[in-house]
Amino acid sequence: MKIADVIVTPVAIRDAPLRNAVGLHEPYVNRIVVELVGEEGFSGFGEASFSSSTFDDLMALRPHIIGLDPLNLNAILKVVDGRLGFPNPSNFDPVFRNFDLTPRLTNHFLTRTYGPIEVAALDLSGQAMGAPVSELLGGRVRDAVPFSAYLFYKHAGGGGEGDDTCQDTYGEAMTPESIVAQARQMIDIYGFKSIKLKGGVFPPDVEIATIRALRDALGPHVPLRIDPNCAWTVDTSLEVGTQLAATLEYFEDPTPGIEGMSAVRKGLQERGIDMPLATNMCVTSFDDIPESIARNAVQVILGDHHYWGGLRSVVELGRICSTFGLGLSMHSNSHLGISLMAMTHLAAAIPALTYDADTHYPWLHEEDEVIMGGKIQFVDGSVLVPEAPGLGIEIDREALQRGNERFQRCSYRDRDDVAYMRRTVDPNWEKLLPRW
Ligand code: GKR
Ligand code: MG
Repeated sequence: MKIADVIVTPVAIRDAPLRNAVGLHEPYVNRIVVELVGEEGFSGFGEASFSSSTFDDLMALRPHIIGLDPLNLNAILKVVDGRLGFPNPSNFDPVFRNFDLTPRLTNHFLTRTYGPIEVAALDLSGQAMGAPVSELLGGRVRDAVPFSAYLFYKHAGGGGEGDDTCQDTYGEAMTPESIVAQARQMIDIYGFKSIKLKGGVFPPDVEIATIRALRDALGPHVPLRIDPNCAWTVDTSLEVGTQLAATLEYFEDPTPGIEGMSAVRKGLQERGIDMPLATNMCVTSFDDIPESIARNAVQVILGDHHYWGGLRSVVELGRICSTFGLGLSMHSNSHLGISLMAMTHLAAAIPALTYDADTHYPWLHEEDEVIMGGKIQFVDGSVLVPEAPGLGIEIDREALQRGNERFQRCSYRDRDDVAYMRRTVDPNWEKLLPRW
């Protein structure tokens, strides 16, 4: 089996004005769809976070991937590794730049570029062999993958601009009460059984009140998490952690860095609190694990195949987490159904996945999905693991083309939440991590 062609398509999807620690989501978020065309007429698909440099890297890699065997993932990885050139820190993925993260250099460029290619190669191989991707990853250990609701403080508006503006499904949510309403709405539609709140937006007392309002409204059987993306100092994290100790299933990235997280863990333990700390910000690659273990900084890692080097790497991460007694959860950014299905197959194949996975999927507008049949259905908060070959999805070529036309039309490229916050909410906005 050989890869006959590689097609790289940037698409824009409309995104609601969601707030986070550094600012505001722009009206469009871009993704890159990677298609590997097989000689037998099958096509495999993968999806990456958009950045101009990831797009350029994928385009430059194209001729070197053509002709390779999609089953020989090590050969593909070697080509990607050898061809990336000298990585330039100013080209860090915008998601990392957004939050001032400095991931380990070579690894970052390699993993974010290889990830979508690997997903597409597994999708292609699976189709050719008649096997679902979860089987190629070692076999499913669960038939349905539970996801967590992902709540955001948000301004009114549904995303897009001008004629392309779309309906505001969830409405404004800038108070604890309206976040509870958002949670109820998301639970009604998707059946989620656990909740994550994106914090770092309001002073900590408001966010503590929001978590308490969620607990009062939903009851003690609904696990809750808060993730302020490093908006708090160690002292503030200790204060919030102490106040929410009995309420959170885990406490995600309250403060920057392995050292900071380690200080929060130690301080909470000294107060008799054993709440796990979780991260997708201070441990973002295998190279970060030894120091994190040595300092006892985090107890849960949020894996992400887009940034950890593909699906197989996150399966390996699961084994490492079990070895060190760490929990494993899954991180998400705004994404399409291709990534949701990749996450579903991956989660199905990791015995050690100990928490419901994050997903931004509820924020995706039905018309922007590029999968035949529209958005993927959830059953009781879970996505059923497909038994069909590959990822088990068919791409809607017209929808993909519409996504690409939207990308050509819109002026947004690399994600910049700070700039959009300044432009539309507060011209004097400063990015401060930590802020409180
Ligand atoms: O979409 O604003 C956002 C999130 O804050 C995202 O960028 C983060 O990467 O969801 C992510 C997280 O868990 O940190
Ligand atoms: Mg996070």
